[in-house]
Amino acid sequence: MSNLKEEIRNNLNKLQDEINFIFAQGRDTVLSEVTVGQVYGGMRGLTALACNTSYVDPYSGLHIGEYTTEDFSSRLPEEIFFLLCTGKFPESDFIGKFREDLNQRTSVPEYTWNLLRTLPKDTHPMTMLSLGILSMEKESVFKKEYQKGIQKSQYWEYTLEDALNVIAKLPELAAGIYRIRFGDGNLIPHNPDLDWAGNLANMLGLPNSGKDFSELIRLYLVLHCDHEGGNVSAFTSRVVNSALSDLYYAISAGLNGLAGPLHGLANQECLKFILKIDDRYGDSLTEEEVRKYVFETLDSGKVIPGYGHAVLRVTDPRFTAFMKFGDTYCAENNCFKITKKLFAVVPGILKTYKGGKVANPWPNVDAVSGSLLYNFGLDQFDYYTVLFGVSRILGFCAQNILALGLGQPIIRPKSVTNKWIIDKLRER
Ligand code: CMX
Repeated sequence: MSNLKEEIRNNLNKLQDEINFIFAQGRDTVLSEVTVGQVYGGMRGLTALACNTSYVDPYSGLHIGEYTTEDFSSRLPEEIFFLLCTGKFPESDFIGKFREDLNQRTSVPEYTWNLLRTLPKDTHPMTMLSLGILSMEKESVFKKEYQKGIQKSQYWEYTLEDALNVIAKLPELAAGIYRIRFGDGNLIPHNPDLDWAGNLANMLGLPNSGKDFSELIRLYLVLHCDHEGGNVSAFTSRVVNSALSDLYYAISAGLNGLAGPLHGLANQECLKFILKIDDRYGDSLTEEEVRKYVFETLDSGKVIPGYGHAVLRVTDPRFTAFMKFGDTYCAENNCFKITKKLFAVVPGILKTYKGGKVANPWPNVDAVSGSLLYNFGLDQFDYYTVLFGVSRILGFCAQNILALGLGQPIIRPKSVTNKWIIDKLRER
């Protein structure tokens, strides 16, 4: 048995002490004021949530605990889950013990496979992932214990049980979705000796799936794990769980948000964009042709996928970590070369396009991830967001475990009508 639960308890005690201190210092302190523009502008820049798993600094990107992306990008996703939940890296014996625990929980129920196999052949893999997890909702330990009448202080412990049950099944479920949707439907068995990422890479059954591909999947699952609390998917998952809908409902809901083209689907949009450039110009693509294509896209009212961010104001460090991988493993790949050419051209264009309306002209993680997967023969780009989802579920789980452990209430901000705002403006 790993010490994960004990360390989460320690972290919750520490976080609770901090909250007690914060409340004692000034429960009524104003952190952020809301403008009319923010009310109509997706609440951008409004500080209204506490999330203690990770933090996105506009200028240095994702931090988990005290660690920057560079500090944690070489770790295993299992260690990242520990870090998200506890704020620190585990001891060296954690991985072995955690793997033993997950190995007891891997099996995806037959009824889930039956459901996934009966869906229409053109169902999006994200729909399959979301439905696959939702279909297992009846297994929720939290729900069963809640119905028996548990204490509020125990909610997080049973939610942790649900989290471990889902996380253990994810490689098998996600790989199975790939095999059903894009392969011959035969599933490759889970290998108890492989780690979480290695198992997923192996069970996809790609001809090219050697050590380097496993390394890419590891990096992918680490870099997408969490991005603080206000992004569409994490926030959705937290809102749903705050109603004490169990983790299966909350994860499925979060994934539905991740499936949107302005969020998790952007990586597949990016690769489509790159392939179109490749199709039109081929190997001899010049910088001038890239510029032309980018302007054509913008002038037709479309966004440049993989560029811009609601919070970041620099090149996403996750993009940088992937570029490093690409330089090492796929420097000669055409998609990767186009990715590099876009990076050389797009920020300069977005900085000044339409008076510089784009707040962040720099690339985010999605600008490169698809090119790397494509290089290894994972050419079904409808599947890419599933990999994003598998990773981001680590964040959903950690955020919900900590929020329940801290006794956070149901989330219910106030909305108002146009008339209410007009009356308010008249009062000035
Ligand atoms: N290409 C062209 N225009 C862009 C742009 C881009 N990459 N990024 C932003 N803009 C435009 C917006 O559409 C908006 O235009 P309007 O005022 O005409 O509506 C204007 O610039 C201001 O937007 P912003 O404040 O810079 O960006 P937002 O915080 O509203 O949106 C994001 C952020 C990511 C949705 C946006 O940059 C975008 O659509 N990027 C392309 C899609 C993408 O890469 N998404 C993945 C993001 C990572 C993630 O969250 O998973």
